[in-house]
Amino acid sequence: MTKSALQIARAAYQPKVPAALKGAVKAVEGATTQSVADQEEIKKLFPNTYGMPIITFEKSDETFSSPAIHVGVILSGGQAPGGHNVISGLFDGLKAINPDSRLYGFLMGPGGLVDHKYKELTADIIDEYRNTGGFDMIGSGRTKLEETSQYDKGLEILKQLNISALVIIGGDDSNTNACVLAEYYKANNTGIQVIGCPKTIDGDLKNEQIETSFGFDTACKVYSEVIGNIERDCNSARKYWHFIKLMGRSASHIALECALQTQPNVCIISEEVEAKKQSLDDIVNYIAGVVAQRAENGNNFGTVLIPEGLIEFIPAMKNLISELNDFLAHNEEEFKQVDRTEQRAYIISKLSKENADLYASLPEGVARQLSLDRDPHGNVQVSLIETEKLLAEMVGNRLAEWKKEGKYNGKFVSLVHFFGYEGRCAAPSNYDADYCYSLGYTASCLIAAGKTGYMSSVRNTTAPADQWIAGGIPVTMMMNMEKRHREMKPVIQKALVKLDGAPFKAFAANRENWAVNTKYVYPGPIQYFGPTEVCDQTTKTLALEQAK
Ligand code: FBP
Repeated sequence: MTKSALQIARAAYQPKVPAALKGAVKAVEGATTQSVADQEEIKKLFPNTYGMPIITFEKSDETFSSPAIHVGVILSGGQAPGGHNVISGLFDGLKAINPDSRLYGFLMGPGGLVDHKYKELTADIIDEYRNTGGFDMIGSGRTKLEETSQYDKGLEILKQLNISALVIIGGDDSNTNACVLAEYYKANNTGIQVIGCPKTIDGDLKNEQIETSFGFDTACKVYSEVIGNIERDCNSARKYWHFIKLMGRSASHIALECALQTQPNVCIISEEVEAKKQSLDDIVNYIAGVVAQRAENGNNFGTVLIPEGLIEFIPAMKNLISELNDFLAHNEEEFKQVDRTEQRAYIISKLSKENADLYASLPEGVARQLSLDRDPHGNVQVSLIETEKLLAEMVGNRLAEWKKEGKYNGKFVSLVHFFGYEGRCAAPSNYDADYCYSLGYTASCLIAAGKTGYMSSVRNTTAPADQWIAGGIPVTMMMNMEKRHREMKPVIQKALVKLDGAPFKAFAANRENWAVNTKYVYPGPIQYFGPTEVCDQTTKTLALEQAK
């Protein structure tokens, strides 16, 4: 495989790790823990893994010898920069415990465990992938491990390979499932430990104990570089409004972080839209208002950031989508018979007055997406809705109305972008390379300490890596009961943007200034070689959240 010069140089990078992980460790147990809510129900569902203590690893003076361990690893869900470093940290940790330890990667996600598709990860393979982006070492997938038949199928291959521990690298759902699996394997005395690692560029797997999910840092830096470049183009040509949608299925952490890094003219935060019960019209008016205000100063250009999940946070759109899902699920055949040109009118005639009006106000393309693109469960695929186009078009229409009314006299030409996949497999920043390697190494320590039902945790990451704190958090501690597919289920709470949190407050305090005055910041590309203040900075979100 031909490698770029950067890839070759980067392969030699030695991730920085917490001081405690530089030799033998001892596991120090804290007090017993409780789940964040619904303690009685969670305790009942997880009798074997509930209430375990938080673990912290400290340096040990004792030399430590342990029998060889066989471990399996799975990458679950969307790609996130640093996944390969979790695996290399895990590999190095296992080899430090005993050089005869072996690591097996299950292929293409959790499905690999169930279908018995795996490969042994040898030193040669690991060395090929150190500090690289992507998940291609073993691939990833979205099969959910939810059924006991899957757990039993998995157990067969684990026993066959003499594997005694499984590491699942995934988001909130995958770590929830990892905990259910840990409970099941423990309840059935299988001797298999299960450890989770917090992954997702979306940044929504974080809480009191988990500071951030890996990949968020790199992905936001990649998007911010490109947004900065667009802002500079925009400020140079002074003739376009750029509408940029940013990935993040539900929460707006990515949009918020990119706004803090690049200071655009507008950034919409879905959680605020929901809290203020804003309508699509309110959002359109707000953006059009900024465009008009800038036009008065002769600035017919600007940058607007839009979070991917916005549509579902607009209460009225949520109602419309829900009525459409129900209606189309029950009338699919009849709908299919309607001529394509008549479909819009047909849907309008069938919806409640409120939803029909909203549907009628949507641009043709978006209305079509809402009625056609459905996932296997019959739901609208929200991520396919081109919110950036929707808003650009609706803002254009609003400005045209205002022009007729003599309220606006500028020029509005819009361009649209969607940044998502561009950042998910980027080479990890130093932060993600170090954080991920440490998470993987910590997972090996949790395994050696005989733990199960824990998530690998590395904290204090705004300090130099030497001072990072490695340990394990019982997954049940992060759980509460939530409704999923009409049933109450134990799940890890998804972290949305907190409107009383420091990152949002910092944004809200500055956004009016950024809207009218051009205050763009150009972060430039991620740097891997150079001064630490350039190469090792964390996200603004983390810095603001951790500022004491
Ligand atoms: P994970 O939560 O599994 O890490 O995935 C996040 C994400 O990248 C979202 O930001 C995005 O909405 C989604 O995956 C896209 O999914 P897919 O990879 O299936 O296209």
